[in-house]
Amino acid sequence: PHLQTYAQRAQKHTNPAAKLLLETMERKQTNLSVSVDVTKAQEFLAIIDAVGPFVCLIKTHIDIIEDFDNSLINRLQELSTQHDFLIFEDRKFADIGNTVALQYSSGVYKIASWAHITNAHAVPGPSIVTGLASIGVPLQRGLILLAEMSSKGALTTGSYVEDAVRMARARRDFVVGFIAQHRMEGIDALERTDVADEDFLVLAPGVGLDSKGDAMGQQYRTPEEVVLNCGCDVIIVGRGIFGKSGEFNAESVQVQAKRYQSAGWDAYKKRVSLP
Ligand code: UP6
Repeated sequence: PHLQTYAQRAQKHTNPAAKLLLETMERKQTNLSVSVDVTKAQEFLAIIDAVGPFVCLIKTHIDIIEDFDNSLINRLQELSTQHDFLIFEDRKFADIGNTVALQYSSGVYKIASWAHITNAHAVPGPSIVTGLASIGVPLQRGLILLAEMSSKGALTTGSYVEDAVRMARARRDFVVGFIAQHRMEGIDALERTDVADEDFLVLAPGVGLDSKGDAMGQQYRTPEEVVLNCGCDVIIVGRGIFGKSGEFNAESVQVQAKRYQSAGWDAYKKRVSLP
């Protein structure tokens, strides 16, 4: 799939959330997802309003917002419609099936009611997918599994990655891709039988043009390395676009969003040999 265009992949995809994401990427010519990691509702919404035209996907950590209330979700959904992007709550679920089903559907955030896509660690095994699917499938949601992390010393290596891919292959109606640093198709090549129509999206965090990392183990690669060399589909950029939390400036945020959008899209065009 990494040599096919987003449009070709959108046509064939059977999961509603993945299909919508691929269509949006094609329509807006962007594979950029902005990770809006700020703690004040007002700044959160202002950043989303500023970057909205340039992204296919807004990634949230809803539990870091200090002044959360339901009106924030209404406003987020309005912006999603207005600017034509999907919403990805980066919840990183990691518990038994029954618990994650409750965390996904209930509590303060009711994530399943507004996030088109969410994600989970593979560490609990297939039951985490079963639990989340019980809530997400009826709502036409998609799940991303964390196969590889961007942080220095991450334990997501070797057979762990392979097992995460196996878990995804077992639930292709709901698992639409991976958080990873490269494509996963090669894994388990011998075990593969019915995978000809398989199409997992690879969403890559740890993307930055001006920095190689931070003081807490984050590691950055460029959009070109990630999309062209490693075959990832969506670049996730946080601080590279909005700078430090609390220092919001709409103009500079838009300049950076455009810069990452074109870097990501140029790398994609090279990959699929588009002019
Ligand atoms: N994220 C990573 N690496 C992973 C998984 N998720 O960085 O392996 C998330 C972080 C953060 C964003 O939780 O929200 O992606 C990266 O932000 P940054 O661009 O500001 O480093």
